[in-house]
Amino acid sequence: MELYLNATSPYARVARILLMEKGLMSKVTLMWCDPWADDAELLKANPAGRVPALVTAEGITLSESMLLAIYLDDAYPKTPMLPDGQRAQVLHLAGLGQNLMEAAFNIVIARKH
Ligand SMILES: N[C@@H](CCC(=O)N[C@@H](CS)C(=O)NCC(=O)O)C(=O)O
Repeated sequence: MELYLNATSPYARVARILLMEKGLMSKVTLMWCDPWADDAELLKANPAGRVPALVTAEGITLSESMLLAIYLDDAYPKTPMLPDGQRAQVLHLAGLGQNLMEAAFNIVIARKH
């Protein structure tokens, strides 16, 4: 697999943490890029030009951190991120975290531009 990411994206960190928690780092090549500079390799993998983007072992590109999470949990179920009986609680916390990330990210981007 290949993971397109940059050092500052909180969404890319979600993807990296998932890969680490699931013990998949040895199966992934980290593709460092700049999503704010029309990075050619990133655009080839993900025409939206955003990180994270995960190219699966089959060569299919996935985008959106939560969709990556769904894919990884399904494809590599050994260490489940959504254990049986705790789905609602884990998704509740994931939603809170996602909302916090978006609020902080929007402030940073508003200042940047
Ligand atoms: N909803 C997306 C957000 C991804 C996102 O906003 N990524 C930013 C970096 S933090 C990006 O690549 N922006 C580049 C651009 O919009 O051109 C996710 O959860 O993955």
